[in-house]
Amino acid sequence: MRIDVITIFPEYLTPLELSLIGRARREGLVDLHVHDLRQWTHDRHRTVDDSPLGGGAGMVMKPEPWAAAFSGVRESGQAALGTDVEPLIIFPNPAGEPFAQSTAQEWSRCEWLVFACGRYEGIDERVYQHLADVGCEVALASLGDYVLNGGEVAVLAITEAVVRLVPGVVGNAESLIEESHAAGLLEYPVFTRPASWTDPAGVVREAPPILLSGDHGKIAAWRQEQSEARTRERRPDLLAPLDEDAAGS
Ligand code: 6GU
Repeated sequence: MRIDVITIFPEYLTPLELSLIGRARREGLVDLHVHDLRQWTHDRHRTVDDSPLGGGAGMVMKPEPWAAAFSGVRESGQAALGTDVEPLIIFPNPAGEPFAQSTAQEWSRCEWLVFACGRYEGIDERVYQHLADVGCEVALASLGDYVLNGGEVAVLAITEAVVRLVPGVVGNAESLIEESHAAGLLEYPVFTRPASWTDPAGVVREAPPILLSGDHGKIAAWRQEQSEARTRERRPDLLAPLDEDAAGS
């Protein structure tokens, strides 16, 4: 998989050199490139924004650097992947569609993703119109109902969720299979040794005895119950669609 990120804060993406994604890059499973949008400006101040037409607070990102950036990134990506390959261009945006595990699954099967980090006042709308006109595949994705200053943190989150699903990136593929079986439910509680632990307040805390029973069928059933109970308690919204299915509506 190839990933390009276009941003005015390339340093914001340095965590992508660490941990699981860093290793995936070094092993050649992911070819990730971060680009400074300002390289596609031509004025002395390397200007990427201007005040909104019609007035109002904040600044809006100018269309010219973005159009030049997409064209430049497309050219270098196609030099590496082949001229028949087109990227999916993703705009992290609080006004986008909610990014979910299902989105991560879908995008993990893409050959090429391009992330375009705007500041939250936004990018001139004509950039989207232009991309649609030239037949680009475009997605707006939101992490949730709150506002970040820019798309960079969202790219960190989305990239991690997507890249860990690329075959070979997560060493223990079993954990991914377990995750997909539990899809739509919250994780069950987990325990490790010691089975009996005296906490700093002197309270002896036992792990659930069933986990020491060696009965894998019972353990799986217990975990399933725990997942369902947690989901009912913390995220009943996740169960609502299932309830409707069960009711046949
Ligand atoms: Cl994807 N971008 C920004 N700027 N803010 C957000 C977001 C994305 N998701 C939630 N808030």
